[in-house]
Amino acid sequence: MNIDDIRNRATTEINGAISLDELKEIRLKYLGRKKGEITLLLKSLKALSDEDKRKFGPQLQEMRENIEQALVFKKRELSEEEDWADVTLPGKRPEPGHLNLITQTETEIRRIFNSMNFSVIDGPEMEDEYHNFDALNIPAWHPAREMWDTFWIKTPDSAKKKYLLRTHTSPVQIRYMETHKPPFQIISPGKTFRYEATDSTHETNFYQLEGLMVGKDISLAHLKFVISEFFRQFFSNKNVKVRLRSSYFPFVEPGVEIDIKLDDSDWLEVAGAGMVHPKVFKYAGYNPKEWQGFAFGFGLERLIMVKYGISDIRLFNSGDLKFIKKF
Ligand code: FA5
Repeated sequence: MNIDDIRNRATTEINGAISLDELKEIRLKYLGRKKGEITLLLKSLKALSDEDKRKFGPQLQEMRENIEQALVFKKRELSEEEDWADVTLPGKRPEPGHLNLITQTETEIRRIFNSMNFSVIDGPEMEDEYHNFDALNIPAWHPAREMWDTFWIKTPDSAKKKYLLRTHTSPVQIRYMETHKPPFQIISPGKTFRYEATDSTHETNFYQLEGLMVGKDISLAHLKFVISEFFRQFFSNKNVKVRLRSSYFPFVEPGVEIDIKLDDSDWLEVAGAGMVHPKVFKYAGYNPKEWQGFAFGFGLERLIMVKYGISDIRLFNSGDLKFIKKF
């Protein structure tokens, strides 16, 4: 039994085939279920001694696999050629990638706030303790630190200065005020991180949208107007109701929770907000007697979930193509 001879003969025939029909014939000749040359050889193994079976069995199997593979490759090649040959066949539409729903939404949000004269500002995802907490009136001893479960980052100088993955986008408020003079109005969308258990509405890695407007005689009424106008455009719905509910954040006074209500659905909490705390203005180098301002922080995924009826926030990071392709 010269296995190499058969392998060479079959491979030469396969490589020389010029049509799919010819290839089919070759497959039958060697691997046909009844009369294929290799099939018959494999069947004849039964009659051999145990020693010969051990010797030829694996070699025959290997050859069969080689030939199968050569047939598959050649079939692919010939199929492509035949597709090309028939120019009347409908074309295959390439499947291009597209922007993720979060990016799409961020672009839409930028457009809406730009229309109200807000600028878009960026901030670092890795923050220092001062900007994420202290300058926002949350000193280390403050019980409110517990509101933000934190991923701390070890650095060679951790003993002197502590770094973390920002727990909210509010530090951007401080960074912007440190280098700019009022009046202004900005938004800052970006990634935020929290060391907490996940469920259908909580992620460890999610997006927030910060807003800050500072000027003379700014009040909660301005906040309510800006927010209402944003929702009206974002949900393309003139009847979105907005409610400010008293709440607490150390960097605002008074602090509010923002609830929205779409048509017949229930009230839903979507953001924290309030009037910038005088202490925060002082940290930033502003005179709180001269300037007032409002700030807000939305959870971006939560807004998207309401808009598109998505029930689980974990889908955003799941890599599930069915989910991604829907939007
Ligand atoms: C804050 O983070 C404040 N910085 C918001 C703020 C800004 C208040 C400016 C006042 C002035 P809070 O922890 O509530 O607040 O988070 C704000 C929003 O982020 C929530 O309303 C929610 O929509 C979203 N959010 C919070 N935690 C998560 C989480 N684990 N997963 C997904 N979204 C979250």
